[in-house]
Amino acid sequence: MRVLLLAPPGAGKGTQGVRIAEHYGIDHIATGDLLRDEVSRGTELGRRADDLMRRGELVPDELVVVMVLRRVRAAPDGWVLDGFPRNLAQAERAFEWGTTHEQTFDAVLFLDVPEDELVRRLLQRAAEQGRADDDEPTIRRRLTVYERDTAPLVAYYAGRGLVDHIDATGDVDDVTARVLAALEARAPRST
Ligand code: B4P
Repeated sequence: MRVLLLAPPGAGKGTQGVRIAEHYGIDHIATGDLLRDEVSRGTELGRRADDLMRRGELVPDELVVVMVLRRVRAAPDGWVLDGFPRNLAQAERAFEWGTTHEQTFDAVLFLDVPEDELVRRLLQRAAEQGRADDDEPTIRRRLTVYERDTAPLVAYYAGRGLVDHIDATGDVDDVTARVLAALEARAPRST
């Protein structure tokens, strides 16, 4: 199973990504988590990403693409990509790589949540976990960057017949049930 999660900040990509990966026994490749790990280890990539992430801007494509493809190559049984691609240039790099390596997506899930609920969830996470980019001005900036750079990918993948819209409001378990039903309809398990 190869799944791409496309959604604004706060929609539940991380939450549902973990559950999809567990269900199918595949890797959860979350670019935000990988970048935060680089930052905490103080690597060259982390030093370049840190300030951009704190401001809610995207990290340069050439850094992110190399990091993601390294992980994808190491996951031959499948993966759920959470937070990548984030703009058209990244989507085109992913498409080229997938074509060359005969790896296409089984599904692209768009997690649909109204903006006021996104902000509420992220502010709640800020209060609970204190993540560096969860203050309100940065959340607003991340939403603006999402609308400008990432939202157009919904049409990009819909044009390829790959997108399922999931109502991602309400109870986390109910969202997971909707997510798994959509994936099962796309790629039924043989066992
Ligand atoms: P991410 O870590 O991807 O941050 P995010 O978009 O906010 O998603 P996240 O996974 O954290 O939140 P989720 O919706 O699961 O990216 C952070 C930064 O990294 C970016 O701003 C950018 O700088 C950089 N970056 C990442 N990928 C990049 C790329 N490809 N190119 C360039 N730069 C990149 O969950 C949010 C909250 O909602 C959680 O607290 C969760 O508990 C809660 N929640 C989930 N489901 C819920 C539900 N049903 N009900 C109530 N709460 C729920």
